[in-house]
Parts: sequence; C-alpha cells; structure tokens
Amino acid sequence: MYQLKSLEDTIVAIATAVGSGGIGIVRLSGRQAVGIADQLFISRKNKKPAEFANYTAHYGWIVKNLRAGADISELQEEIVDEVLLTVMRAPKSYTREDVVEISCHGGVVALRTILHLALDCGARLAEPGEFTKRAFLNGRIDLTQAEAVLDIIQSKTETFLRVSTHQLKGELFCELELIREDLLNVYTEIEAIINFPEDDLDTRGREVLRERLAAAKKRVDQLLHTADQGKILKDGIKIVLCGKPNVGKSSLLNVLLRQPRAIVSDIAGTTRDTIEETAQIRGIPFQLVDTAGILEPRDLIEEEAIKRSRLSINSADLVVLLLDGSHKISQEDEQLIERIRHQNVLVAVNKSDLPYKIEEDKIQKILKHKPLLKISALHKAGIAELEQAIVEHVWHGKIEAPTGLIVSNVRHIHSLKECSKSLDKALEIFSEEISWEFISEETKSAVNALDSVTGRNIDHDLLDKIFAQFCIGK
Ligand SMILES: Nc1nc2c(ncn2[C@@H]2O[C@H](COP(=O)(O)OP(=O)(O)OP(=O)(O)O)[C@@H](O)[C@H]2O)c(=O)[nH]1
Ligand SMILES: [Mg+2]
Repeated sequence: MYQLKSLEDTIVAIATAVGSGGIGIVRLSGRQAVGIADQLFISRKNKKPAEFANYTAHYGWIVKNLRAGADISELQEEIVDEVLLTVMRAPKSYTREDVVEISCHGGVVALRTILHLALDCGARLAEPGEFTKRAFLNGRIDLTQAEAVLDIIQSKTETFLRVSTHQLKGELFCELELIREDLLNVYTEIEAIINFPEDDLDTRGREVLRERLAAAKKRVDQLLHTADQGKILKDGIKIVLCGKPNVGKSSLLNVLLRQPRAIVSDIAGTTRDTIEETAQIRGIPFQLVDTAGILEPRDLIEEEAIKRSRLSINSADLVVLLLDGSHKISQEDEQLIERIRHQNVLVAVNKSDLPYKIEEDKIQKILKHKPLLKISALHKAGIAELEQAIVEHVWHGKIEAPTGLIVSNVRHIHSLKECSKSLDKALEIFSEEISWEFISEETKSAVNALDSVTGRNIDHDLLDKIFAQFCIGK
C-alpha cells in the first residue's frame, strides 16, 4: 500500500548538504516534476521546462507567483534566485521517473524557499534515500547498487570508494545473478526428477549435478573470503594505544594523526578521558584511541578514566602497547602486559632516541611472537615502519590495494553465509542416501538467500530500514 502511494507522488528535496556553498541543488522526481517546474521557473528566452529537450540545462529564474504569459521584466520583485534548470525525462533518469534539478546559489534561504515553492505546487518532501529507493523499485538498479550509493557517500577512504564504485557498476549483482542462474537450472532439473521419478539420473548424472552445486558454493565462498577485508575497508580498525603514564601515547596519537590532537606533557596522568579520532593509514580507515595510562586511581575521575581505558582495550581490534625504552620494565608495565597478553598486540618501544635500557628478552618472554618495533614519537622516527606493521597485522601481509569483488556489507555477508550453508547441506545429502526433495529445498533456500542480497526477494520493512540510513535528497 505504502509503496504504491509513495510512487504516485512527486517528491522534492534539497540534494546538497545544508549550509552555505557555491551551488545548491533542489531535486524533483515524479510525474508532476516538469509541471511543477513550469509553475516556478521562467527561462531567459521565456520558455517553460515542458518545452525543454531532454538533458538540457537552461538559464533562468525561480519566481514566486509566476503568472501565465508574464515576462521576466514584469516579475523583478518576485525573483527568488537565478538558477540553471535541467530536465531528465523518464526512463533515462536517476529514478526512471521525470527528474528536474534546479541548481541555485547554495544559501540555506534560497534552497529552502525553492523547496517550499515546490511543496506548495503539490510535491511531497522526499523521505531519506527515496530517490535511490525509487531507482531500485523502478528496476534501474538492484539493492547492492543502491547500497553502494550509500557506501560511496559514507566512504572514509579512497580504497573503499573504489570498492563501492565497482559495486555501483553492478559487478556484485552480475556475479550473484550468474550463480543464481546456475542454481536455478540445477533446481529445475531436480524438480523434474521429483515429478518424473522414472527419469532419475545414473551415477554419472548425479555426480555432474553435485559438481554444479559445489561450483556454485565455491563462488559464494570466494565472495565470503573477501568479507574480512571488506569490513575493514568499510568500518575501519579500532587501534587502542595503551601504556603506563608518560610513555608517549598521546605523542604517538598526534604523530599518527599528523596533528596535535591530544595534550602532551611530562606530567604523568595528563590524559584522563579516552580520545578517539579517525585516521587513514595506507588507504585503510583506522579509529585511533588514546587512553589514560594511570593504573591506580587517586579520585573518582581517575577511577572512571581507568574504566574507560579498560573498555577501549577490551573492544580493540589491535592494541598498540607502548613501553618506555629508556627505562627498565616496571611493575606497571608488567601489570598492563598481563592484562592484554591474550589480545591482538603490537609492541612499540618508544623514546628510542634516549639510551636504551629496556630488557627486550623480558618482553618477548611474556608476549611471545608479538611484533616489536622501536620508535621515537618525539622525533617521528620508526613511524613509517610502525604504520607498515599495523597495516600488515590487520591485512594479513597483503598491503596491495584489493582488486576485484569485495563484499563489505554485513547484510550481504549474512545472506551469503546462509546461501553457503544451504549448499553445504545439499551437498551433504548427495553423499548420503539421496533425497531429491531435500536437495531441492536447500537449493531453493540458497537461491532465496541470493535474492535477499540483490533485493529480488526482500520484505518492505527491511527495505525501509536500509533506505532510512540514507540522507534526504539521495
Ligand atoms: N625523549 C622522548 N620523549 C618523548 C617521546 N615521546 C614522548 N615523549 C615525552 O614524554 C612525555 C609524555 O608524553 P605523553 O605523550 O604525554 O605521554 P602519555 O603516555 O600520553 O602520558 P599520560 O597521558 O600521562 O598517560 C612528554 O614530555 C613527551 O614530550 C620520545 O619518543 N622521546
Ligand atoms: Mg596522554
């Protein structure tokens, strides 16, 4: 019901970010888009948008109380803004509906006034992501492409942007459709065997069918193998800097961020609250967390500081343990090492510009096989090596930017796992007493799982949830 009603409406939204900018865009989509533009816009040559050729931009004015037959010279007091208006008619538009884009000056008042004029003419304010949702519902893109639009908007690194643009081109969709077609063919053949048992296959025929299912599963699993990389590229890695007071955690944070974000001082206990910032190291997004070094609280604030540090350390993907190379290992260091030894740890021995007194053998005895690097946050020495080690650690040695298909969306990963599981079950049945009904059922479930990724088969509540993450105007 909702879907039909909403597709009937002509929607409007400010498509650019709110705030002052050189240019702002108001976008209309729907059957009335051009008609509404006719009521607002007058071109320099006194032409109406309805007369414009497709994909042409026209210079003119947005005018309040536009009267039929009036010339722009008579409407000087009614001008809202000088604009460029573009008409893109269905089906060759973003939404596959008639789309009008009004590029005006990027001031909040100009944009809002034009928006309200369009609303007064009968348009409805678009919901978040509704333009892209219409593109999906009208069959221009599949759901993975629609989600790629959101990924592009929210992309934190160039690498992830590249992954998302591949997805927007439909590469993931094409691969899933090919697997789906293979599975559907197998399914149809199995259904035929169920309906005409006299046509049951001989051993070789059964083996061929099994191989086809196994090949489909292999392709799904290949996609799933990229999921870890995909999630890292999308969400980033949480790195927590920990170490006793004064080892140089905040100094290192500032060096990695390339800006003086945290206060650095030789007073132990300078950092009390955890400080979180995002950074990009070799194209991978990282969330860097600087923690308070104190271990024994002297007051309530320090108690809270310790609690927050502990929570951060526990939720870290990677802990960078900082030690002071100019001193022997202290009891505080040992306490910390004990706490983090079961986590993913990388040891950075700081202050390596000073005489080296730390006992490396002692560290390696407790933190076996954990990488150890010497750095000086003060002199920015060993930082490139540390960054390299961090990236290698999370990327399992593969530092090259990923090529090919990468699955990064949690929803896709979940459904692909379901698909792989169903195929696993189907293959298992092949090796036991064969039940064509069971194999058919599992093959159908695998197809359904693929269909929920591409949106061929998805319930509307979930669809609403996906598009609610978009901004208005996209
Ligand atoms: N010589 C030398 N001094 C350093 C180095 N890194 C940091 N320092 C100094 O060590 C002192 C403490 O640095 P911070 O970065 O504030 O240390 P922290 O670990 O954040 O300390 P807390 O916030 O108190 O836990 C400052 O005086 C820094 O200038 C280094 O590589 N070499
Ligand atoms: Mg600090």
